[in-house]
Amino acid sequence: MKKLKENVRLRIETQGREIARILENYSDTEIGKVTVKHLMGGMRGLQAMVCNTSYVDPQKGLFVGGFDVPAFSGKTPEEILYLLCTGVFPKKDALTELRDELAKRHEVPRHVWPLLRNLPKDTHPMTMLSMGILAMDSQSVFKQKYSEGIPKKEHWEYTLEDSLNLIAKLPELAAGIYRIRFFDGELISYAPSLDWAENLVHMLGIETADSSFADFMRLYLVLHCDHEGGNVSAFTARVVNSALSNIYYAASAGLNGLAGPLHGLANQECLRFIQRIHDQLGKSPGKEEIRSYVLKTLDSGNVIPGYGHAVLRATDPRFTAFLKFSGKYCDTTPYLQTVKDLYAVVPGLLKTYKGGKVANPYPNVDAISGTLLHYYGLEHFDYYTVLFGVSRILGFCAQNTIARGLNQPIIRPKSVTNKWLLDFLGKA
Ligand code: CMX
Repeated sequence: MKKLKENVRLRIETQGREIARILENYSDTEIGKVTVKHLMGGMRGLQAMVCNTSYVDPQKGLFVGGFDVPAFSGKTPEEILYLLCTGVFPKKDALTELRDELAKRHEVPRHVWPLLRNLPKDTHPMTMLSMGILAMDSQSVFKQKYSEGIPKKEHWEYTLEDSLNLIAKLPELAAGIYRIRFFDGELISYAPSLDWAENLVHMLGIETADSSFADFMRLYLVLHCDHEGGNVSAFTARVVNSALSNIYYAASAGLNGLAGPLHGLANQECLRFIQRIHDQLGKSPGKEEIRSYVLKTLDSGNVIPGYGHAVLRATDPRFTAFLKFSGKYCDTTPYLQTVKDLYAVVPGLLKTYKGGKVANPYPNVDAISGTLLHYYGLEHFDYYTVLFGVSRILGFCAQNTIARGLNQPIIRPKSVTNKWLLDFLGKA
């Protein structure tokens, strides 16, 4: 991984110089204000951290290394990992080197399997993924080197080492979880001739007639890779890693946030929502019937899964990329048709719902991803967020390797009490 490491080093040095210049000249410059609403409202909209792996523009969506979704969605996950870590796409030899490194490190340590097999049969696959990763912390090179007293400036090298070890093992781990949780537990062997995404598809062992499944998996793993720094999972991973907890601890913690229905679990919730529509209205409901169903859902106080976002204010380009893929490769199934009908109906309803309170009435990536997984024969909804997690770990690893390279300090905002606030506001 010489080339990857050299380019990560370059990026850290460049960013380090930028940060030094910014701090030297603007340390005390105000870039916004903190309101009481920020304190009480989950800090949404508060610009309070820096993340250079990716950026979410409210209108244009996700940018990775300056490339928007249409520009990077045709790449492979390995190329995206390289881009996240270095800010540039790999040349051919660097890509080959990275692929070889991942292949060399693919094997999940043996002690992980009995741990996962001994869990209760109804354990959620996200719990299994999080536990499987946590159990690999015993192999952390960073942890070992830290206990030997390596200097701070070397922290990133061993975070990168751990990151590659972890990422390389994800196809085997995630596929193994699928086989243990939903089949007879028999694992399928890794195939050295296949790439990272193809191996995941291969080891899942799903009988699918459609050869575009591996192309879809590549797209899926690319589109979910990162979504800047403040979302629940990335932020959690970052906070945990800022205490110099190794990447296994950080990734496992981030995944526990991703497992929430307002975050990564929304993709399974979306398909469940569509299934409930079909159960109640039949397999090809009309738009008017869908409209009434959505209104009923809102009136009962529930959210419409797959719609809305804390940062985006337009249709998520990742949703659009999946829609485009489905138009090219997938027959229109009843589920896919309902995804399109919901897209035609829901934004209009959410725009006026609660007097226009919903900040973003448009679909996010989760509004379609589960439906496509189902199309390719992945019928176990509970598994969907595992694939989201496999991809998002690319972002966790890149963000935290860079953070260690920049020697970013422990994250520790100050909280206040109601009494402090009331005193400050002069209302005590
Ligand atoms: N359906 C119904 N109501 C919605 C809504 C939706 N899809 N999206 C937002 N609202 C409501 C909120 O619940 C909130 O109502 P209250 O003030 O009564 O609590 C109000 O609109 C304002 O919320 P907001 O500022 O627009 O959105 P937030 O930043 O608070 O929340 C999100 C963002 C994603 C949690 C929210 O839109 C939501 O719950 N969406 C459905 C779940 C979903 O798709 N999550 C996946 C997001 C992508 C990801 O992180 O993976």
